[in-house]
Amino acid sequence: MTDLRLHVDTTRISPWALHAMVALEEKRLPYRLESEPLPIPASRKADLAARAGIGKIPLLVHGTLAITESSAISEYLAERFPFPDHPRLFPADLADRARARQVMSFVRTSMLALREERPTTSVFDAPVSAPLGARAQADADELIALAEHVVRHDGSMFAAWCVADVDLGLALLRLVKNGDPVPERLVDYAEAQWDRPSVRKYVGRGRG
Ligand SMILES: N[C@@H](CCC(=O)N[C@@H](CS)C(=O)NCC(=O)O)C(=O)O
Repeated sequence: MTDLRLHVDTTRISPWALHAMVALEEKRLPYRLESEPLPIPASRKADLAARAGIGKIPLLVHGTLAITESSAISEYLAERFPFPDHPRLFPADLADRARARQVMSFVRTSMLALREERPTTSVFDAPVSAPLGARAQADADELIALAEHVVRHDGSMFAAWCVADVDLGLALLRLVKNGDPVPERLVDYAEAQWDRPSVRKYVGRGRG
């Protein structure tokens, strides 16, 4: 048994908890899952912050290390449990790895209006019907332009799957699941990410 522990949300609507859990699953590491309600109650938040510096999920505990921030978690797992003993989370090629990080950074720091109008609850559970406002539409256009640029015509971003695929797939699903127009090949790409067993494991739990 490993001493890895991942704190996620009980509701399974966090794209960042999804990213961290997929990273553990794809590395095929045994770990224990702890569930926190959202919003995290103040006293619990203070407790988590005392351990990890930030009182949010996902939170990974490994021995004496306790860290939050989904991309820090996947980068840590990639370096701590490297290929070839464990499957890769990031591309082997340096330029591809830079591209993967570009995508990961984009989905975390951009698309703010789109994320507000197409929250993950609308992807996971309850689609919304209101049309996108101007700012959210501009975000959607930027997201689609990026995806058109990085998703190749064989339907993948790189020669092998990487953890940034989950982030880009979920970002596109904010549009797909709500009936907003997305080019067909990007719909196929996003749905393929959604069907990945590591993703189903996060999505399936907490939804019967
Ligand atoms: N940048 C962080 C975002 C983490 C985050 O915002 N977590 C939210 C859930 S999606 C959270 O823990 N909220 C609890 C709260 O603030 O009470 C990451 O990539 O992990």
